[in-house]
Amino acid sequence: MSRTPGRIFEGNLNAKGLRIGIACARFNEFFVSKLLDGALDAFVRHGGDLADVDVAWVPGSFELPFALSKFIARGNYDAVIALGVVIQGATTHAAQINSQVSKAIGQLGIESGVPVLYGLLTTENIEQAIERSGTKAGNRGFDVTVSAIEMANLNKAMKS
Ligand code: RBF
Repeated sequence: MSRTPGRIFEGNLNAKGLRIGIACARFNEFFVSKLLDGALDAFVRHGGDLADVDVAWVPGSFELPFALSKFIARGNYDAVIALGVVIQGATTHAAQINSQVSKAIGQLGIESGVPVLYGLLTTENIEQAIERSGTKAGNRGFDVTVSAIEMANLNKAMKS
């Protein structure tokens, strides 16, 4: 027996007319700028206008939730994205930053009503960061921006 659901909500990948805010961590800027390049490329190639993207730089990934919440408070973004690169070192800093930041970003996504996208690389070493910021494993900034476009359009679809 086939079952027919009620409405099915989906977000399309058309960025035309969307406004997004991107928070970028300056720590490991060498990689974060590549993620930002990927994000802007994805937005434009999906029909978005570069002038509709605002970018805020913060010192490190720990500060990303602050910038995201400031973007959300401005009230004019269809989605916000966090970009950062946390590379494991000799101490436990990476684990601490990662758990705090992912929790805070997740919380904003639930509470704000604005789609919040997680675009952090949390890698064991520099090689893994290279692979994910525009080489053999793609560009996480590009991928997360496609997801941001989908979520922004899903959010619009679910309001009507
Ligand atoms: N920020 C990052 O975005 N990525 C890192 O890999 C990173 N490593 C850090 C390692 C240490 C030991 C410290 C103290 C900070 C590090 N930060 C890193 C910066 C952190 O996110 C934040 O900007 C600062 O701790 C100031 O609050």
